[in-house]
Amino acid sequence: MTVDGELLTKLSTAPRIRLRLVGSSELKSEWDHPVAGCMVCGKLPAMSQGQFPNEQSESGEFDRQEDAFRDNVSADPAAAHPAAPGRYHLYLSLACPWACRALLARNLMGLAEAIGVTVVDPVRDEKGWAFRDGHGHTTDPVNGFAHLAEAYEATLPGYDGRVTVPVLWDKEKGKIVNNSEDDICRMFHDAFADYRRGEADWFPADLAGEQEELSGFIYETINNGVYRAGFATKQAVYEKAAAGVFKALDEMEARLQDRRYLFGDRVVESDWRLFCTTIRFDPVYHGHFKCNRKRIADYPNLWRHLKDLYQWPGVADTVDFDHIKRHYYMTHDEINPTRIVPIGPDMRLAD
Ligand SMILES: N[C@@H](CCC(=O)N[C@@H](CS)C(=O)NCC(=O)O)C(=O)O
Repeated sequence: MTVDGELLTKLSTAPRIRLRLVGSSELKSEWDHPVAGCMVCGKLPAMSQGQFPNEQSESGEFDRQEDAFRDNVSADPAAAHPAAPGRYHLYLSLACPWACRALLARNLMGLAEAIGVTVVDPVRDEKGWAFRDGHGHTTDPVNGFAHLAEAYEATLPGYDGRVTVPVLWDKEKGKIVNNSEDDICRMFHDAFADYRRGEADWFPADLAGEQEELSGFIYETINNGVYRAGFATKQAVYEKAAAGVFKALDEMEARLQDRRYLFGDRVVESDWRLFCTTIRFDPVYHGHFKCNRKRIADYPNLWRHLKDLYQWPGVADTVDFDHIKRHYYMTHDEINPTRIVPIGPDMRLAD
């Protein structure tokens, strides 16, 4: 090997760790640091633009887009989308907490025969969610779509928002009825009441107001709170969101101190809403979204609540840690550019 003498001299005299500091007047958190540029080449390090740039505020917050389709399936046979077994189909990802709440509603309300399901590949590519054969996911038997984007395009040509799961598809109309899991769970409960089997009452009338308030709180601080922490692009924004997640988890832990479920002995939608986030917490939100002050396993009551719900018949089938981990770690490349999926944690939920 030959050594370039001139280069060697340059390297030995070059300032190694001298940094130019810019933007220091904007510090808001004790951990906020000014952007450091290289003294030698003058380049600033690449800054994260946010995982979903259209949903990122200038101040670094993740501002989730609104669900695009909010039509209703109705029990009224004369409605535009009347409830009927076999007519509607759910497209979803087993990785997604929102979609899995809709799947749990379908399964636990005994609607599996009335409403079909197709699971997408957990790893999105540049065309978004795709239908492919693989472990726990398949091609689309209903429309033969290669990508979920085709369902959006068929419903609203030129749709340019983010294509999300879950999607409730009307086979007769050939379009999406609704892509909001809140609406879908409610429709399964109300519009499909005649087809429901089993005891599950997700929305007991006597709890209505109190439950709506609790579910709203869980949505804001926990379900979406982990995303606001994980997708934050500014230190102070992240800290605020992550602290909010733990404050809310502390509250749920205290609430569960003297009761089995959030409202006592009955399992309602709020419990499943919480479950969809707690089941993903230790495998992905703790590491990938940096919500790491504690794990759910460190909260005795939340851990017990999670394990209790996991044992309910049909629930474990909706939980696929492989899909969950590969989706988050491999498709959020602004957060995890190497796409390496961690080996842990060891989730023992069955005992
Ligand atoms: N409907 C949900 C959001 C659904 C959602 O964001 N789903 C995610 C998966 S967890 C998705 O499909 N993301 C598409 C993507 O990452 O491009 C809500 O607004 O509350």
